[in-house]
Amino acid sequence: MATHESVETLLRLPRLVSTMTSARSFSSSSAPPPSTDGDSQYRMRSAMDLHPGVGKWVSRRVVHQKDPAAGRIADPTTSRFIPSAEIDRAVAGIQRDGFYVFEKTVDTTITDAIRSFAEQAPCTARGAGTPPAPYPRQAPQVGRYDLDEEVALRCPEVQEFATDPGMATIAQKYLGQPVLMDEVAFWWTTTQKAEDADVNAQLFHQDRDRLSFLKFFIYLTDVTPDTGPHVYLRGSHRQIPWSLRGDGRKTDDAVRKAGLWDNVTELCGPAGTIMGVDTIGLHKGKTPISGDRLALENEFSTTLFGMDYELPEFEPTPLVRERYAAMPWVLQRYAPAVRR
Ligand SMILES: O=C(O)CCC(=O)C(=O)O
Repeated sequence: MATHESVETLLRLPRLVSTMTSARSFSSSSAPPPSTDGDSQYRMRSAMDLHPGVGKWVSRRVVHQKDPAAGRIADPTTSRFIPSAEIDRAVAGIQRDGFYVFEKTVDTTITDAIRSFAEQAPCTARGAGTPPAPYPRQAPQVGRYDLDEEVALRCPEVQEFATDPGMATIAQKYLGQPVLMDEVAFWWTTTQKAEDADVNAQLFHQDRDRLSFLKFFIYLTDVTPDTGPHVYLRGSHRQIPWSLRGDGRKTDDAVRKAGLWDNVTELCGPAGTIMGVDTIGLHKGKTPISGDRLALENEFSTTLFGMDYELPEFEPTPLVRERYAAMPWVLQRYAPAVRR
């Protein structure tokens, strides 16, 4: 057993070297390649077993942007989500704990608009194999319902969230490199099918879709310990014991056995609560036990190397067009929609 583990650890080293070569070549292309091949994605994820800091280390060494627009961000004081007074505190909080919950919640006119949109938009019942349909809020059948990015972007307030310059500023300060917005996720979690915790991301795991990234979450429903808070193992963005380090899901018991349960933090708050979270650390959603939760998330990363990325088609609002003009590199995935 120990021998198998030592061989695996040895194999991760050439995978790390190969990841550095592929990520360097990907990021030095004049335009990002349309995707990363499957073997490179596998090697990257495997190399990231070595340490939670390895992806950021690789990114700083090999990802160098030549585009003069890289690093340019629109004025963060125009954000309706992130109070500029909290930007430096957020960066320090994420550095220390792996997450930061903003003191100021977002205006209810914004959260009400996003929630009303999500109550009628088509979403996919995870694991059910059924076509997209509006969320059956009175009688959900599965544990998680996902809205596609293209669907989510039909809502003007979601577009505003996805292109937020306050979040881009925090991500860039935290990661120490130019960032781009690489993903929007939007989903309901419910009290149903607790046995599907694995597929619904309700067991501890690390995100490894990119090398170096930061996520922001906003709750659109009130979240208590009973309604599915995001849960984070404080400090695990910096250090994870070997017993918890491999790719894949980890049980609560494994975290207890590692003696780390006191560091497990449930992030609760009313609708409008915003959080910056470095999800290279161990985290999960808690399965709701008394009501559903709606969450919206976006991610900033230093390169599109890694998981396949989308170029969503949608009708950009005037605000998004303005922001694209101010930070085209950050919003590069939205170029086709803006230029259409
Ligand atoms: O639902 C949550 O709070 C966590 C979700 C998550 O970790 C994921 O989708 O990968």
